[in-house]
Amino acid sequence: MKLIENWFSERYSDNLQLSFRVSDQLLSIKTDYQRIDLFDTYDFGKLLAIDGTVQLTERDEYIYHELITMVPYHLTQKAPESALIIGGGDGGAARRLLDLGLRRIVNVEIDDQVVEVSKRFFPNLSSAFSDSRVKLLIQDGIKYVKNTEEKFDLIIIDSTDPEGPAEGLFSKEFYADTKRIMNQGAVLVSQSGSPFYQPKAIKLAYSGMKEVFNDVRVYTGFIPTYPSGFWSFTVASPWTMKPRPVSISGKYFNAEVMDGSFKLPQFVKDLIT
Ligand code: AG3
Repeated sequence: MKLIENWFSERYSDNLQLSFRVSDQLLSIKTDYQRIDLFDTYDFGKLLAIDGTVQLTERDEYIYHELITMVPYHLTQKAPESALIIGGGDGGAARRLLDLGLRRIVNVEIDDQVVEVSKRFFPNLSSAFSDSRVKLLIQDGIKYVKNTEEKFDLIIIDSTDPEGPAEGLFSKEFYADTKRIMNQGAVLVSQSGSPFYQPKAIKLAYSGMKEVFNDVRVYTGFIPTYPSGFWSFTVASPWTMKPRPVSISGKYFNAEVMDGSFKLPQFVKDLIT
């Protein structure tokens, strides 16, 4: 995190950063796992940063959260009833899954401070945690997946970048463990970074999943506050994924996005072949 005068900047490379002019710094804490900063920005409302990287802003969180929930929601064999979220301590993914009608959600977040911060500053997202359909567990998602007896229709990896605490969430050993806890027709999705600035993230996710699952695909979307604004997600399943008809739309997601977000530019295809 770097605050020069009243700007917060996320660095993309040694030579480039995106800066948000901020009206206030609402919080800055060092937890057992990471540093958490909360800013009030002029253009994007409240902004949550972890280790200097933008996690969400009030103004564009809907894009990321719709993409990471609504796309895989339509790829399971039957409408999913249960989901596991790893990370996602802000509650944004759980919130969307509740709105989609899921009946049972287990959300495993390693850092309770992310949850606390969200409860204070993003009540619309963290409200998911007071819904009786959501079970919030503060523990290591990797261990949870290894040890749990529960199975799920949908597994969502809503992690930070693959450095620091989230690194293990991009490993093939972890993906292999998730396969064990999938119901028939289940799907796993992981955010997999900016294809332009973080080619390593998408390669890691894709190649790791390829070793474990039958069907692995990448889709992308436009998230203005993340590096390059062009973001990827990788979905996988032990079964062949056949999109179910889309009859809903969000503020970003619709039937065309369900189809079009899987159409990849050549440089992205080249990363995963
Ligand atoms: N988790 C994914 C954020 C990755 C952003 N990376 C970056 N800015 N370098 C978002 C959490 C929202 N629930």
